[in-house]
Amino acid sequence: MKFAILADTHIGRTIPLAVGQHRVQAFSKAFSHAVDAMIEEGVDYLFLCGDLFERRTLRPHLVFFVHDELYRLATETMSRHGKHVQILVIRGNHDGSPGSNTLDYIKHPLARYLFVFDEEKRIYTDPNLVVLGIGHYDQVDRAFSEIVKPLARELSPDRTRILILHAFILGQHNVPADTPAYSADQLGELPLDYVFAGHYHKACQPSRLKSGAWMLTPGSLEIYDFGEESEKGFWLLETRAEHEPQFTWVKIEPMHTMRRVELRSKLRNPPEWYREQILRAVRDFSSELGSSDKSGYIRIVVSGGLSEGFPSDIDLSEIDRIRAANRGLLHVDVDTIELELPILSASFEHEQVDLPMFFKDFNDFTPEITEMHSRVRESLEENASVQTGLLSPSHRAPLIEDWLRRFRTRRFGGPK
Ligand SMILES: [Mn+2]
Repeated sequence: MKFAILADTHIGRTIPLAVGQHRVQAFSKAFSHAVDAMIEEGVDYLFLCGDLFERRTLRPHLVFFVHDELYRLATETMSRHGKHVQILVIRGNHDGSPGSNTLDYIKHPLARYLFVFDEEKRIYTDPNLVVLGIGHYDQVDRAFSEIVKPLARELSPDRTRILILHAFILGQHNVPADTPAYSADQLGELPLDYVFAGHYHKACQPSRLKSGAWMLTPGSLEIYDFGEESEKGFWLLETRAEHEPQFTWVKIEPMHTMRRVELRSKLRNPPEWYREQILRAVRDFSSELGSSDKSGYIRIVVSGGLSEGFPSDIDLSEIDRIRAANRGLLHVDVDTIELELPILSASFEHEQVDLPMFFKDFNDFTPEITEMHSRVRESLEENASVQTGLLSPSHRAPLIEDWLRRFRTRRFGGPK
């Protein structure tokens, strides 16, 4: 038997939004390349381990696209290899929640090659396999003790027993701190032959649990975010009587180069220094793209301190000219949110400033400025993003409205 194990195909992913259409195309192409490779191989089973789709609500043509590609896999596997391929799908966190997810749209009573696990149908059985399919749950401990463990113990030992999950697994994945995860030890206590896991986007080498079960993590099929270095693709597994299974990695070349560059400075520098560093990184990336056959995006994250001026004084207009000269450079994103302001301007401690005194030159506008100032501060204290320290557009908009209204109703000096 030949199995293909794929995960995190994220059809319809548009992030970064500035190149959304390129991203959608990249994920769709990767999926088609994987289908081509599976048709070539003649697989008996395809396991889709969650996050088939990027979102619960997607444009219909993307759902039709996936439906059509799975149908193509089924019909061409039959015409070329005389095999009925069986496709088994679980729900990832991106697909939606139990009862409301994108997978509902690919289910079809006539598509007998497709089996979508859900809360009512957790087990798939045929003469060869018995498969327990567990979609994504936030409460991993509960899912393990109430669902995975009792059901795994019921799986008939006269068939190949497989568990597919969409979750992090401690001891297998590099799990971020404070993130719910199953553990390889837990899973190693279950009577299984294979565990296939989605959710972790970096492909892992086949490994064994203490039960002897093989564990496979294919990772995402395309580059999910800036800075990912791991290869993209999926696992093929061939079972062999009396022998260990054979594993083959099928590489899928990402469509674009997606680079993340960090520019850090320990010393404080003027805006011009940052401008030069940023432009150098953009030019280097642009010429690297020029000598490859790929287009791409770059994200430059700037941190350190300014010795004078503001982040907005870093003149990046040259980037537009570099981009105009290289059509392969699809997007440049410069993030200066972590750049510290010069010590002078950052040292105003509001608490120590007498606000009416500070704004006194505005004369009778002073009370209104003082009032707006404290409203903005209150909103920041209550609503600011933990990551950026900024307000979301919905919190910011009413404050801006109020500022504008107040400004519009008065005149300041100047010609009468
Ligand atoms: Mn995912």
